[in-house]
Amino acid sequence: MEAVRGQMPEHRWRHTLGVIDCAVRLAERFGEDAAKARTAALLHDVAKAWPTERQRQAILEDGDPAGLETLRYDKELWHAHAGCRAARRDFGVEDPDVLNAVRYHTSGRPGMSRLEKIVCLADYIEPGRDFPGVEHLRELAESASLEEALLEAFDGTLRVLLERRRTIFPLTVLARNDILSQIRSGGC
Ligand code: DGI
Ligand code: FE
Ligand code: FE
Repeated sequence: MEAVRGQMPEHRWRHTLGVIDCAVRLAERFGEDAAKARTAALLHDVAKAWPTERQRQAILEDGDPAGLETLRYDKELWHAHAGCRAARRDFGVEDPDVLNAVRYHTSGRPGMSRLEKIVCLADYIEPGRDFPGVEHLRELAESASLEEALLEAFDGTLRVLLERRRTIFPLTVLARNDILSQIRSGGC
C-alpha cells in the first residue's frame, strides 16, 4: 500500500482508496474475486502522477502493442499501460486478468473480462467523483447489470470528449460498441 501511496499526491491516493472500496463492493455484487479487484484497483493509477516521459519510457520498454498505440494519442491514456508494467515489474503481479484490468481501465477494450469491467466502473463511481450524472451511474451500479452501467459510463466519456473536441482513442469506441452489443444480444 505505502509503495503505491508514495507515487502519487494525496488526492490521487484518496481516489485510489475509493476505487478499491467500490471495486470490492462490485466484485461481491457480481461474483468476482474480491482480492483481484482490490489489487487491480490499488494499482490502476500507480503511474498517473509519473512525469510524461517516464510513462512513455515504461510503455516503450513494455512493448505491448496496445500501449504503443496510445503513444500516438493523448497522454491521459498512457498511465494505464505504464501502470500495468509497474504492476508486473515493481509489484510482482502475475495474474493476467489483474494486469489487463490495470491496462484497460481508461479506454476499455472489446471483450473485457468481468474484472476489467468492475475496475473501469469503480473508477467512475468512487465517492470522490463529482461530475454530472455520477449519481445516476451509482444507482445503475447498484441496480442494473454491469454492462448497462458501463455503457452509461462510456457514453458519458465519449460525450465529454466530443464536447471538448478531443481526439477519441479508437479502442474507447470499440469498447463502447462491444458493451452495447453484449446488452443487445441479451446475455446481460
Ligand atoms: O485516471 P483517472 O482520472 O482516475 O481516470 P481514467 O483513467 O479513466 O482517465 C480519465 C481521462 O482519460 C479523462 O481525462 C478522459 C481520458 N480519456 C479516456 N478515454 C479517452 C480519453 N482521452 C482521450 N483523448 N481519448 C480517449 O479515447
Ligand atoms: Fe486512470
Ligand atoms: Fe482512476
